[in-house]
Amino acid sequence: MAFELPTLPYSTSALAEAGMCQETLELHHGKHHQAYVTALNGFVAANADLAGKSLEEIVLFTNGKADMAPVFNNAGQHWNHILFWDNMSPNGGKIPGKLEAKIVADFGSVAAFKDAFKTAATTQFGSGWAWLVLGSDGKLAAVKTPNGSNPLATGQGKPLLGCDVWEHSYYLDFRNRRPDYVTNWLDKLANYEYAEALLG
Ligand code: MN3
Repeated sequence: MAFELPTLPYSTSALAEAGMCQETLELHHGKHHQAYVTALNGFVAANADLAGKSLEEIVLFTNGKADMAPVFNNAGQHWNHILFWDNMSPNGGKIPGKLEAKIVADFGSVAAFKDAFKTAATTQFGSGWAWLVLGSDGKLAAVKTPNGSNPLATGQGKPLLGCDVWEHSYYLDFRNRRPDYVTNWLDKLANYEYAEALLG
């Protein structure tokens, strides 16, 4: 069965007040994410080794295989963006109690968590992602991955939040100011309720 572009959990204009305009969402979801899905389906149709595998299985199967890099990139980006849309909300920025307590326990404070996440996002050279992950040691951490990779592939932990720092995610709203985009994302767009639910 072919992979499909997920429906956004809000309208394309719903995040504008929080700092992500309708044009950004229309292009990012309708063009960029759709292109990853279309490319991935083309690879699956042409390669019997990929047939019948789940998205997670394709990411892990193609991870680190040089001849499978285009498949990995598109599968990874499909996986990353599915989380990204759910990781935002028109009423974002509010950290619920259970997650806040875990953040304070593992980072020291909410401000220290945001600083660590911003550092990960702004030191990712070129395209990539910043993540809040639950590591195998049971602790939260802020990490980064390049291009279409993700913590599923790198083994950095279970992602609770993923922030797209490709330029297509922020250039219309923040131009070249990635730090401002990430600050706004954490303060106004991030759906911490969704992240808390993933904490388990
Ligand atoms: Mn993107």
